[in-house]
Amino acid sequence: MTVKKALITGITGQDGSYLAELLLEKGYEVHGIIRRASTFNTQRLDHLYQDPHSPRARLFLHYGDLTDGTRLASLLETVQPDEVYHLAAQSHVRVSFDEPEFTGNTTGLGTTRLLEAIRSTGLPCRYYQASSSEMFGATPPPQHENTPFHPRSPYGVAKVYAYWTTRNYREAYGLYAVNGILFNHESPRRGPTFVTRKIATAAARIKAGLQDHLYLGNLDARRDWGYAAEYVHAMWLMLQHDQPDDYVIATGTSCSVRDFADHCFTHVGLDYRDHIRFDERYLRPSEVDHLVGDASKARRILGWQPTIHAPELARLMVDAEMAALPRPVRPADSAPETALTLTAG
Ligand code: NAP
Ligand code: G4F
Repeated sequence: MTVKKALITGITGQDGSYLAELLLEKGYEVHGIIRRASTFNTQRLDHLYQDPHSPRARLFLHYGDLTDGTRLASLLETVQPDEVYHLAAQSHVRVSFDEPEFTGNTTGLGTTRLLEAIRSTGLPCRYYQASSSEMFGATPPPQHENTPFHPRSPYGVAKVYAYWTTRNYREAYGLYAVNGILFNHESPRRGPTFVTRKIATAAARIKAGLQDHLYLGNLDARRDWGYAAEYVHAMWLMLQHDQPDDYVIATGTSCSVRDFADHCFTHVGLDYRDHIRFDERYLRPSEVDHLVGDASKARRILGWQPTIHAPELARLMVDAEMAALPRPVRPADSAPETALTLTAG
């Protein structure tokens, strides 16, 4: 039986790690592109580690960067993937206001580089584009596949560019290319500067007496928060369908940042109002006030449906933070095992 090959950009990120897990479970050979860094950046993948020398190894990492189109083309030639999941991006909205040019170059033009590499190598692979609800921006909810875009950040603008580039390669060259328009999705693997993870971490640390306060910006913004492990399944489903198309993936419910904080702090028996302080540095020059997705198309055509909503998500994230808290060292404790760390190259 031929083993399917997938290439994932952004494999070291939250979604990349869940997707790699899912595809390995499904029997795929998984190749991931990672950036060279002066420190290890593969922590989210350590539990999937396989010695690349083993004949059973099915996870392979390769150095590459969205700013290097030549490398993307040579990797495609080498790996010959059946499916390409393009998840890599400068994905932080607040940071995109500080680094608009870099965000445009990676999140926007990086998509063109990858699609052009696929087109020029002539590979018959299927392509997934990580599009975002941030593209809807100021357009009121509920947002669905035909809702007009009105991005409110350099990140949102770059994602709109990438969305239309993906559609253009589908229409102009007949590529099997899809946009997954995913609403916010979180997990214990979420980057520590996104608001849900920031709140969950602080609730656990405050409960443990390790800190007193948490500084946040706008508490009134409302988001449709789902669970990342369920959302990567939707990515895979999109690439298994007969026809390439674009899909919204969301829970259909929203809550405010304040509500999310309430869920997290209440879970550990605390009142968020006693611990949250305001810091204007976390405000954005233009904000997205309210996102709620209508994922009925994905439910109808792909059979995808989420089961985890914000309250359960908050609890599972806080539980993970509590479990990860440093334990006081006692003389009887045995030495910790050395963590396996993936190496690439
Ligand atoms: P994430 O945790 O921030 O991961 C981003 C990934 O992109 C990381 O692996 C990062 O590598 C990589 N990357 C960044 N710049 C790169 C470059 N120049 N070259 C190569 N790789 C680069 O993001 P995520 O939450 O998993 O999201 C995955 C994708 O979905 C992103 O495109 C994001 O914009 C989009 N999205 C996310 C959400 C959400 O709520 N999570 C919703 C809609 C869309 P390092 O580890 O080295 O930094
Ligand atoms: O957690 P956030 O930074 O996520 P945001 O801006 O919604 O973007 C995330 O979701 C997008 C999908 O819509 C993705 F495309 C994108 O890649 C990313 O994954 O902020 C959520 C809300 C915002 O309204 C923000 O203003 O929380 C508010 N907020 C309040 N205080 C804060 C903070 N956000 C952060 N990061 N840090 C704060 O201290």
